[in-house]
Amino acid sequence: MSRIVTVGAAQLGPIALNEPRKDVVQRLIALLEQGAAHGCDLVVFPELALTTFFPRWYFEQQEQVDAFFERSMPGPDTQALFDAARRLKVGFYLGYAELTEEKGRTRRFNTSILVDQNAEIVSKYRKIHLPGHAEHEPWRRFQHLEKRYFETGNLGFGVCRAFGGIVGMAICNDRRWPETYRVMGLQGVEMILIGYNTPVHNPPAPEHDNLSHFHNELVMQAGAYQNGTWVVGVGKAGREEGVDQIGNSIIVAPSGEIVSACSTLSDELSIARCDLDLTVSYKSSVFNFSKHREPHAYGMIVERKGAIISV
Ligand code: CDT
Repeated sequence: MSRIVTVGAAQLGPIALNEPRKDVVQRLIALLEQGAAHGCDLVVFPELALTTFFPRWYFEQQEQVDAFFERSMPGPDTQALFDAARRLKVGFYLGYAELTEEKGRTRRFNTSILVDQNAEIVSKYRKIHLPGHAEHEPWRRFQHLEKRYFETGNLGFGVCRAFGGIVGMAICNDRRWPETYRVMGLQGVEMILIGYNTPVHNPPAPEHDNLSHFHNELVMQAGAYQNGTWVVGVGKAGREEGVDQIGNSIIVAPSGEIVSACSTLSDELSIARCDLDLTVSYKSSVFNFSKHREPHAYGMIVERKGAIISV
């Protein structure tokens, strides 16, 4: 018997700085409706999908930053998306900026949620690998201030049972780190959902700019294959406030092959029928972890943060 989940990678074109949340939500609903019309069970949106990618600016006032954050989910602007999901019977992954009060302290995270076909939130993830910098660096053509505006996620890389399988989440830069996939792989993950905002140009290493698509595909294809899991990667695309975003949204099978891909730099839905049972032959042969892994030799991965050269 096969376990098919029909998934839509819902890429977004640029979101303008002054674009109202309600308008963005209408774009998301249009993609959800397309997904429903094509039989999708689940639609995956990018990281920080409700606003422009605001960490590209240095803001002096905290209230300017906080204007990009959601204080409840669903909230006044996002309720319509949840209503649409319930009406259409399509679940979704959504990335957004989360502002929450915990033990009297205001905390800010780069967050994603997984919402089921009854519009219930079934899982939450808070981004762990925050790229960029914490201080204003005016030499850059644009900033990447995630380390200033967000705290490191405190929920780990969990998985949950949803859509008939075992599903995990990650956000953007997480996808470049093998640990992200392996921690979920060790919990039997069958599908990993990843939203991103990746500029073509990386100010500290412009020599890599022409490889941005290659690296995007490389990391997700490797993560899928090495853990015998589906990976759905969905980006922001096109020129957003003068910055080119790669888009390059893809659905990767447990073989490591790309089975579906967006081809524009706009709002676009790319769909694949993902058989979760395709994970089995990888998880039970070459990547049968309990048979072939050698954890006694991997201690340094958790004991050491940076490389230390001692030879
Ligand atoms: N949003 C985010 O995490 N973006 C980073 C940019 C790093 S530049 C190579 C990313 O890993 O895509």
